[in-house]
Amino acid sequence: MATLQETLEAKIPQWRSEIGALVKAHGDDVISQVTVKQAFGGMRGVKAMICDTSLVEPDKGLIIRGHPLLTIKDKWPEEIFFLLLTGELPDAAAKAALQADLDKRAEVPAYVWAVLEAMPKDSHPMVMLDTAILVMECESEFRRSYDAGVKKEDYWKPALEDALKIIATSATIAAGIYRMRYDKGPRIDWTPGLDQGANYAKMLGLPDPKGTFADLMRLYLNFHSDHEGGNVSANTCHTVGSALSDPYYAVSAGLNGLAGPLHGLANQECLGWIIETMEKFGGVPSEKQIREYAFETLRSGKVIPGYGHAVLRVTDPRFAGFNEFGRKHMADDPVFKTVDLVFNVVPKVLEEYSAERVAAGKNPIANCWPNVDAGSGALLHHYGLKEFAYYTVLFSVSRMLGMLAQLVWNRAMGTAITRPKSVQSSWVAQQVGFKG
Ligand code: CMX
Repeated sequence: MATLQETLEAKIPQWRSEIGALVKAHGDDVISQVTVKQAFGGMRGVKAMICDTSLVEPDKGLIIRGHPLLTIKDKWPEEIFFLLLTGELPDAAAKAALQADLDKRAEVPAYVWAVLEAMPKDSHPMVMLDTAILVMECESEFRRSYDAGVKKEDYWKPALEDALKIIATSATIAAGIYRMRYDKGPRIDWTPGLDQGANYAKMLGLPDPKGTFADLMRLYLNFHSDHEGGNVSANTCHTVGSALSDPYYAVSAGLNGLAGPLHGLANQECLGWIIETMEKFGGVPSEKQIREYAFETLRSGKVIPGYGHAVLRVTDPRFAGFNEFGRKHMADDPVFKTVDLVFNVVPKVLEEYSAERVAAGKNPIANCWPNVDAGSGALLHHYGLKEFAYYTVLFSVSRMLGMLAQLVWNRAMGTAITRPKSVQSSWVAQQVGFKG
């Protein structure tokens, strides 16, 4: 099978011509409408952007290029990146070529470490990761090529070069941040020939006698790799990239969105909530105690982290996949047990609370089931990765795969600069005949 670059070289003209023909034939047909509620409500459900890398079905969860996530969960993250970009899983030769290509690019420039070392000791690890990606902007082939006058139809090539450099270095940078930020000793180098998951596990430096932490990291990187185009991080990366800011700027912007507590930071908050519950009740709580604490949390105006989703309306299959891993490898771990008990109790609590909200004239909670973040922290905790503030960095290393695949695809398709029309609230009132 051809390499990643050769596969894209062959497919991109075909995709361009199919999309060009579609837009030419049906450019003025309507595919979505916008209600007042959507305009004021985060554009939820408005179909106004294209993302071919993955699809989130409300009742099925993440599907990557036609493959339901759980059917490809044990692949290498590098294979998932190939799939996201090209629509095909690589064969052994293409996988080995991509691996060798990433190995060649794996060196992190020395100035990145110098910048990280100069940052305040208590910087949030997400700020450190984001700073490292942004400071590497001077490596950008996209910017160099753009300045040299590269043709629009070739934008994707230097964008892919940048994407590969970011992917080849992200786990090393992230692991280096962990060891620096939490005083874990000297950095551990990237090992050529190992996949990104195994490498990341090794570079974090946590004990892994049976190799199952490496399995978890592979699972973790695959599960968080992509989630359509409209989520905050992907959408932000896309918007910034649409201005032809290079991938370093665009990914760094996306990471800033991922750092929000309603998005990627939720996984830091999830385990925090589980541990709080355990501390309050002196160990693994009973279902009755969980119910009590869940209501206490909600009534104090907080969300229960790890539950609910903007699109999904069932238990997130990523949660199910992590839970299966936990049952296999750490069934007796008290933190994992608590997560499992919370899963028995919280959906029902949220349903009841949602009914109370509706009775009080508020929005219902659209999805009372766990999302990806509800269980992942307990698994990391089991392997000794107990620094909650670091968890979003893991999410980021993974989500960069999806953000970058989308970015390269958009440069290949020549997607225009993002510029929706905003309107004033007075215009909306006038438009719908609202008199107040
Ligand atoms: N606990 C308490 N209230 C919740 C809730 C939860 N877990 N999930 C939703 N709600 C509330 C919302 O805050 C919203 O309240 P207001 O109308 O008063 O603002 C109401 O229910 C309706 O929200 P929704 O339509 O069900 O969900 P949204 O699309 O607005 O929000 C999400 C989705 C994920 C932000 C929300 O479910 C939430 O805050 N969950 C907890 C945080 C979390 O786990 N985030 C991680 C999501 C995965 C990711 O993107 O990384």
